[in-house]
Amino acid sequence: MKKETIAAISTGMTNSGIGIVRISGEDAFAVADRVYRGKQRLSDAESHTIHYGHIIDSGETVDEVLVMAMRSPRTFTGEDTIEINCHGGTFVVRRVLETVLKNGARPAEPGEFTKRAFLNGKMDLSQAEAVIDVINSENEYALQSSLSQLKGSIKNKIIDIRNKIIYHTAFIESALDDPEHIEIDGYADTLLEAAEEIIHDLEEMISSADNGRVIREGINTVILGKPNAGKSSLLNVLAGHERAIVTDIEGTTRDILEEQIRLGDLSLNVIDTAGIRQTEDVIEKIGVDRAMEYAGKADLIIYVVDASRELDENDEKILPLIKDKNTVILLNKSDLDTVVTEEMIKKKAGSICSGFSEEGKTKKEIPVISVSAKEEKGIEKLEKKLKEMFLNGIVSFNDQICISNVRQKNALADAEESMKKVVESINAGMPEDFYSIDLMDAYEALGSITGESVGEDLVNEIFSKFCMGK
Ligand SMILES: Nc1nc2c(ncn2[C@@H]2O[C@H](COP(=O)(O)OP(=O)(O)OP(=O)(O)O)[C@@H](O)[C@H]2O)c(=O)[nH]1
Ligand SMILES: [Mg+2]
Repeated sequence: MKKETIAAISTGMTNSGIGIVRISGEDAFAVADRVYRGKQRLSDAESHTIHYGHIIDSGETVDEVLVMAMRSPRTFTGEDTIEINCHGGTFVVRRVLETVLKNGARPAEPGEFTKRAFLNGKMDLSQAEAVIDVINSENEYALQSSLSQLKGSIKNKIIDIRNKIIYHTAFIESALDDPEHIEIDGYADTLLEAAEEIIHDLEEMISSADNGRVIREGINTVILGKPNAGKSSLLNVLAGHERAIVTDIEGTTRDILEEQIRLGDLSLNVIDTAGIRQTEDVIEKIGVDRAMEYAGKADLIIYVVDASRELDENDEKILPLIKDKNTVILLNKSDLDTVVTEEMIKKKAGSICSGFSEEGKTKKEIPVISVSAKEEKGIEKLEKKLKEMFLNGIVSFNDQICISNVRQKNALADAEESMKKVVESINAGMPEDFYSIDLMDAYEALGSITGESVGEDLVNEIFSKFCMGK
C-alpha cells in the first residue's frame, strides 16, 4: 500500500530567522514541484542538494526559500524528503505549510516522521524514543545519555543478549529433536552460567534507570530535621529567595514545599518538610507524616541538625529515615555556641545506618558539614559535596548504557524475572524443555525494547507523545 505523503512545520512556532516545513513520502518531490519555482524542477535534481527559489500559491509568491531535496533511503524517515527553509515568521511558515497541504500532502501527526523512520527500519524503538529525549534534554548529562541511546547503545546491548538467549534456546530445541547427535547432558551448567551472566547485565541496566531519572528530572532532595532546626532557612538560602516562612516558632512549616534548584550541571528538586516530632496538632501531624513519606521516596536526604541544642528523641526518630539513603548531615547554627559535634552525630548515625561496618568504621561515610543557614556559611561546602556525590557516577555517560525510559525499564524487569525462572528450573533439576519457555519470554520482553515484538497500539502510543513535526 502506498503511504501518504505527510508534511509539517518542524521548527518552533515563534517568530525566528528560519522556519522549516518538512515533507516526507513517495510524492514529496511531486508535491514540492507543484509549489516551488526555481531554476530546475526538484524532480530532476540530484539527491542531497539545496535549491534557491520561491513558493507559489495560485500564482502568488508566498516566500523566498531554500529547498533541500533528499531521496530515499538516505533520509531521516527513509522516504523521499523535502525540507523547505523559509522565513521563520509564524504566519509565513504556516502559509508555506498550507500551500504544501493544498497540493497533495496531508498534515503529519505528532511524531509521525520518527514513526516512519522506525517502521522503515532506519532505527529501532529505543532509538526512536531517544529522539524525543534528545529534544527534551534539559542538561548536558541528559543530552549525552540520550545521544548515546540514539547511536544505538541500548539497541546493541539488547541485540547481544537476545542473541545469547536464542542460541541457547535453539541448542536445547535441536538437542531435544535430535538426541542421537546432540548431547544435552551437562548442558544445564553451561546454561546456568549464561543465565546468571544475563541476569547480571539486566540488573546493571535496570539500576542505571535510577541514575537516568535523577539526571533527567533532578535529584529529589528532602530536607529533614526536628522543628526549628533551620530547614526552611536552608531552603531559602539554596533557592536564593524567601521561599519558605521562617520563624522561631516550632512547627512553622506544616505542608511540604518544593523548589527547583540548579547546582551547575545538577538539578535538585528540594523539598522542605515539617519538623519531625511527636505532636497532638492534627494539621502538624499530617505534615510530619508527609515528611516521612517523602523521605522514603527521596534520592537524597539533607538532615539538618540544630547543633546549638542537644540531640533528643526527635532526632532519634529521624535516624531510621536516613537509613539506606544518600544522606548529608548538616550541623546547623554553627554561628551559635554548639553542643553537637561531628563525632557525636556520626556515632549516632553509625549505629543505625547499614552503610557502617561492624567495627564501627564507615564503609560509606555519611558526610557531615557545619553550616549556618542564617549567615549563609558552609553552603559552598554542601554544594561541592553534592556535586561530588552525584556527578562522579554520572560523568562517564558517554560510553555507559543508561536506561531512562519506564517502558524499557519494565521490559528489562520482565526479562530478568523470566531469566530467574530459568535459573530456578535448572537448580530444581527440571527437564530442558521447561526452560525454553522462560527463555522465550525473556527474549520477547527484550524484543519489546527494540520494537521487534510490539503491537501497533503501543507503537502509536509511543509516537503520540512526540512533538509536531518530528
Ligand atoms: N543562629 C542561627 N539561627 C538560625 C539558623 N538557621 C535557622 N535559624 C533560626 O532558627 C529558627 C527556625 O528556623 P526555620 O528555618 O524556620 O526552622 P525549620 O526547621 O524550618 O522549623 P519548622 O518549620 O518549625 O520545622 C528561626 O528563628 C531561624 O532564624 C542558623 O544557622 N543560625
Ligand atoms: Mg520550616
